[in-house]
Amino acid sequence: MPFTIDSARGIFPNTLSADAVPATIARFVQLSAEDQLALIWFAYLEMGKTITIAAPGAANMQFAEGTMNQIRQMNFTEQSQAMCDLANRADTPVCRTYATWSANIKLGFWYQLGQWMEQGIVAPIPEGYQLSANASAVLQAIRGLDAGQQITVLRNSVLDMGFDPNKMGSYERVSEDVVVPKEIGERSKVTIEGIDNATVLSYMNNMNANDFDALIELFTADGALQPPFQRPIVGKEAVFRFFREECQNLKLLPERGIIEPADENYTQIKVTGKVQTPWFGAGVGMNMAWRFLLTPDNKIFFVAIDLLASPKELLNLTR
Ligand code: ECH
Ligand code: GLY
Ligand code: GLY
Repeated sequence: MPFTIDSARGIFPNTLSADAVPATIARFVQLSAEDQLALIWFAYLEMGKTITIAAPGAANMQFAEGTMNQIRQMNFTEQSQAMCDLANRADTPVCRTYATWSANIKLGFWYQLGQWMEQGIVAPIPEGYQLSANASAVLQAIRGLDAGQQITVLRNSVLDMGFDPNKMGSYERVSEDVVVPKEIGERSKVTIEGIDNATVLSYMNNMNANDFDALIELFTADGALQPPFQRPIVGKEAVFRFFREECQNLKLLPERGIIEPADENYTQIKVTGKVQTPWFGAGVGMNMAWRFLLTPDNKIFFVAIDLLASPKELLNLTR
């Protein structure tokens, strides 16, 4: 039987992904907007003691500057309201603008508001703010996650804010400019224990070089990529756009893998290793798996990227 995207999603089914992340987000979104903002503030301060976030590049910030300055001009009451509106996914001009931004612009926007809150330029979380019992329990759950899972919860909660893009009709997406791919001489080459497949090695090396033109050519026309905790992104055009909008300056550090024949002369390959985001650099190594399904001519029909439940999963290369 030929593979479909849906059946491809089931390869290497005993890969244990970090279900605690969506479970925590599901509890988080039930909280009041005030609790959500205060909880993130407390989590952010606590995490800041052990991991350092990199300041966003000017490339990320320029698109949010207008809205940030608008918020800067408001009085504390209006600022608190604007931030609650974002958490409530309200229909306001700021929430609609926010919805058009790429992930990194949203993160950069909150990074700046956080700085301004510390400096007293933007309304702080009220002194002595008491989290509700539910919010305290969610914060406690976050404390129990590993750093890679914590920053994923933080990122996903920020991405969920603002007006629902699906309710906006047509609009122009705003994302930072695409960086120039690394010079050939500057590129690193990964080695993966157990894997010599050229497509998989090129995938890692092209991603690390920000060479998205070469990267997308590894996929079939109807190929798909499934990011952690998301539905598959299907088709070359959509995957290419995702690379350009969300995959710049990642560092993929694959360690080992297993390669097996699949039906219809396809090949399935699972690789495990670490991934670093430019926001935290070497400070946070996320434990990841890549599950590839390659066609008989070695094109990527499907690849799923999973955030793993624990470091132990890095050694789980069974089917
Ligand atoms: C303050 C209080 C008020 C409310 C808010 C606040 C600010 C919060 C801030 C949060 C910042 C959070 C950040 C999180 C960044 C997380 C980044 C992650 C990146 C993961 C990337 C991965 C990539 C995997 C992939 C691979 C592939 O092969 C294919 C592509 C892809 C405090 C003011 C809100 C400032 C900066 C988790 C795993 C490997 C799938 C992309
Ligand atoms: N500083 C991380 C980024 O701009 O993506
Ligand atoms: N999309 C990768 C990052 O947020 O750094």
